[in-house]
Amino acid sequence: MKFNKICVLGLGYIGLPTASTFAAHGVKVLGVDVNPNIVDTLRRGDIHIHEPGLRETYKTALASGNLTVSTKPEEADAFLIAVPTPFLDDKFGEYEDRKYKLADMRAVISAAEAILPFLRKGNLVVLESTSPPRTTLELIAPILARSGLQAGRDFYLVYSPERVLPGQILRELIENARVIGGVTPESAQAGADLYSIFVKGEIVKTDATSAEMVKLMENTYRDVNIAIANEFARLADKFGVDVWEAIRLANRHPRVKILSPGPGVGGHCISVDPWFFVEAAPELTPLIYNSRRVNDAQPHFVVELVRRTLGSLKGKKIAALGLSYKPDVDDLRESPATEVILELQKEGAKVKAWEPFKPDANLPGIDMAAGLDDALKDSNAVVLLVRHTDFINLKPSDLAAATKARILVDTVNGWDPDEWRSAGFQIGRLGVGK
Ligand code: SAJ
Repeated sequence: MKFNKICVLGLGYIGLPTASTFAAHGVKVLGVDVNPNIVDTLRRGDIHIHEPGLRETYKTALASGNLTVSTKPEEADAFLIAVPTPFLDDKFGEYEDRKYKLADMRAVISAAEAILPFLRKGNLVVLESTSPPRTTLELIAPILARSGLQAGRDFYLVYSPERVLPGQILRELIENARVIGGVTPESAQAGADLYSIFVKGEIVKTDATSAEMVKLMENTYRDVNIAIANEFARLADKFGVDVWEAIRLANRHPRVKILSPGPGVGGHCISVDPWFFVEAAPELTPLIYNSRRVNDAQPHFVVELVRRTLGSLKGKKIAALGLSYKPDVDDLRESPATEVILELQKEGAKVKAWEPFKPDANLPGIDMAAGLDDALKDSNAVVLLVRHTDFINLKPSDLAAATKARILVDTVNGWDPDEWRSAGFQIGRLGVGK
């Protein structure tokens, strides 16, 4: 199938890089977002998210004349849905004693409905948003059938998950293997034709429900593995062991690859997607459910570590370094660092937070510093919550000059304890009971 024009719905972390990359490969792209502020920003040639290389790729795409942005779709050869699928905050499911989160599919439903007036025979529709199993067949196909056209007969319908790592999106978009799940083999082939415009990794065709499950399995696998790393950290703390050293040694086994503990699992993917399995089959998912619970409880263990290191939390002034959900990104969604800060404050500490990737972050209940020095200057202790490169490059002399605080808590194994101790700092480390 040939594609002269593609319409990408949703211009966030996935839609914007994808639209820009298609346009940079010579295809006419209409990028659509329902948020007029985002459309205005993009039309000015600016971007609303931080992702290495995205600004340049976007500007090139815009300058080529191939990419335009709008709040409304138009007719196109292919429609690509890349809108968020968070969970509902006000509704939960229940199974036995387990309370689980439910997917909020409203943005996906609206995007599918927005396509309806423009859908023509022979078009391709792709859902990229992470979704519960059977969404393509049971939610998207029936909505699109309201056009009078039937998926698989009159138009092609595909589920193709994005699998790119924030921080490396532009490279991974091109180089990663791409799974294309069609509602028919012809649909999968049309999807493969579309992505072969820029994908250099392997393109693998399957059915739509398998592709949905593959995506959820990947992120669930990672969540469960991080949960076990977090439990190992708790155990190491109890048994007087340094978990970082123990993991390094265990990982010398040829078939063991333990991930890293930390303050918890954040972001919009790994902390969300496993719930889609739990919601779809709570009776089959005790391990997935409990891994989510372990990771969600991790900020609490960090607060306990801070309390133990400082003696008490009441009235203590704490500089919190990092708010994003992982190193070197500006994304604060579901960030465990935020959870830690809010709980520290509930326990009586006064926290000043510094996030170099989002200095103007406006989070309810969080007092943002104007800069690193501002966060440090009156503090009694410094808590490292995100392994940003700039933070782990800090030297004891940098901190010694900026603050009188000599107590550190390292939750991400970012600092060499010997170096800091020999410079006169006391340091509490996550997962270290020595
Ligand atoms: N984390 C740990 N320990 C680790 C690794 C990660 O605590 O050893 C934490 C991070 O700090 C972060 C969270 O887990 O809070 C998730 O970070 P991540 O780097 O593991 O993943 P994401 O959410 O940025 O991106 C994931 C990726 N999925 C997998 O690696 C299986 C990415 O490929 C997906 O495209 C993305 O989810 C997505 O969009 O679904």
